[in-house]
Amino acid sequence: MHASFKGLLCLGFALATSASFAQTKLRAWNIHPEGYPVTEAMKSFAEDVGNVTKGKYQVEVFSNGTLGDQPKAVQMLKNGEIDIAEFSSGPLSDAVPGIKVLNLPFLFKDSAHMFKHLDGKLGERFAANLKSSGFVVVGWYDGGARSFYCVKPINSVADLTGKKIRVQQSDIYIEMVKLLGATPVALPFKDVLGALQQDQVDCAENNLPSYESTGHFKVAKNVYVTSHVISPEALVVSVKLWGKLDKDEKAAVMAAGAKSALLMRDLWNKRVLSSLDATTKQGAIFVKLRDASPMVRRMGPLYGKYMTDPKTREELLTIVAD
Ligand code: GTR
Repeated sequence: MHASFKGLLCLGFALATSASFAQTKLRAWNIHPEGYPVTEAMKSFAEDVGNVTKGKYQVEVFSNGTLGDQPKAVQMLKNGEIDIAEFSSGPLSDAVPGIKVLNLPFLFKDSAHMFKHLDGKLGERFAANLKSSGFVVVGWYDGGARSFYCVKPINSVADLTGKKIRVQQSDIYIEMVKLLGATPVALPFKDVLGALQQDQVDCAENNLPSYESTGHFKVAKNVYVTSHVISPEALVVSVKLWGKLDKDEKAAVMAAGAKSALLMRDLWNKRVLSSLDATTKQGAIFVKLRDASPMVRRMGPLYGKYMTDPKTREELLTIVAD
């Protein structure tokens, strides 16, 4: 082959390649710090998406809520201002009322029970609800068991009465705390430590890895292990981005999401144990809720609301029955 003809062919190939693989940078929102299970799983997702699309899509993970707090990020993802995010079911359900039941206290027995449903038919139903509101679920992550922790000792449900308790910006959490006879104070995640230090709140509630990573354990040493909500979290992609992907890309992104979810759940289980160990060694005191029934009884109005709503009744009965 003539040398200049060969050169042209090569140039043509290079141009075609660069045209079809123009790089698109995607922004992924994350509230957690480096090393946290969510962060590590999102990074693995980002790497896989880059690899399977041969660099066409490059995902950058913005951690520590640098792109905004969670309620703001939920709206940004819905509007397609960010492309990917990992949200807790609490703040997410304020934008998607169809998934509110996922936050009901004492609904799931543990994470295994939760994933049995989320990895099955019910998960598909919640994902369909989320999609119609602008969020495409590519992986269900673990938000673990949430418990209350306070600056002063808490030895019974009655000790929570009258306390100012920080909650996520989420209807069910606000209602739950009111039903305990306490005052809910909705604050962004990053402001909770300061609020505990400055006595703006007496207590907060979260899972063990967040209790540790935020340093809340240094101020609110008294954990009342209520495990009142087993909370799902979701890795989601904006509907705007989803609409730009072709069939193969969608399948690849879904597969990367599912893989990252398995990694996350594994890292999570390890982190729960190491957080328990680290916080105990640094002075946190854990008092176990022996009998959940007094707390469950107080939640009656919440259960009543969702059981009488025909849209959520069936989902609730499915979860409770199995
Ligand atoms: C964490 C969760 C975050 C955020 C936080 C909070 O467990 O992973 O997404 O919701 O709780 O309480 O604000």
